[in-house]
Amino acid sequence: MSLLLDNEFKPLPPDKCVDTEAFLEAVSHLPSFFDCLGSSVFAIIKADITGNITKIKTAYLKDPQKFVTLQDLLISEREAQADKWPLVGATLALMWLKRGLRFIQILLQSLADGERDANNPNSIRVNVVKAYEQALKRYHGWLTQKLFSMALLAAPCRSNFLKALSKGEDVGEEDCLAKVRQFLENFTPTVDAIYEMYTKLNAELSYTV
Ligand code: EIS
Repeated sequence: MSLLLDNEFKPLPPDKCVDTEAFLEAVSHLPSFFDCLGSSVFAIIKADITGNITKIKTAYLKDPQKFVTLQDLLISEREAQADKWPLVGATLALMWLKRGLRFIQILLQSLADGERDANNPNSIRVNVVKAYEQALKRYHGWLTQKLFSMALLAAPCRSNFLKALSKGEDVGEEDCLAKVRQFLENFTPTVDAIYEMYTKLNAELSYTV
């Protein structure tokens, strides 16, 4: 499993604070997944996500003992750059990264739930559109929405997408979806916790790009 079981997210502790090092390790495997999707439009998305991860990692490595949790990082940036925060550093990078993670979560959940277009059962269009509308669309102006339309045209069919999730192996659809569900068990609470942290710290911005 390239996206999934090779790099499962850690269970969330009771205080819901996300461990920075474990989070960075888990998300570091995501960008390479885009290579198996083919089209060059995915290279733009890969570059964006890779940039976010590098920014968070660079901030973390300045003082790993101080920035044990993602919340430690945000609070430290808020203190250091009160005038510009949250439009700075790891706070901004994680704000965008979490939206990409939410997109992936909704897409995988929708596939795991068996949501399909009855007239086109081997298409993941309904699943991708649902994820886009809920996670990203409101932050995109018309040009970026056009980019999404291009990515949508280049999206693989359901069977190839599930195969890509299984590292190209020919595992059965049900086996793959069972692993998707297992992956979501820790992934979803982690993404939820990051969203809650942004709400709690009043760090969410709603500008469009
Ligand atoms: C942010 O980007 C930067 O990330 C951030 C900082 O520079 C900030 C400044 O305002 O901008 O402009 C980017 C935005 N990022 C803002 C847009 C990039 C291209 C988006 C194209 C549309 C994406 C649609 C996805 C369609 C996928 C179809 C999939 C079919 C299978 C398993 C698939 C997973 C796909 C995951 C997609 C995640 C997309 C994430 C886009 C995030 C976004 O909108 S900073 O940089 O602070 O680090 O310097």
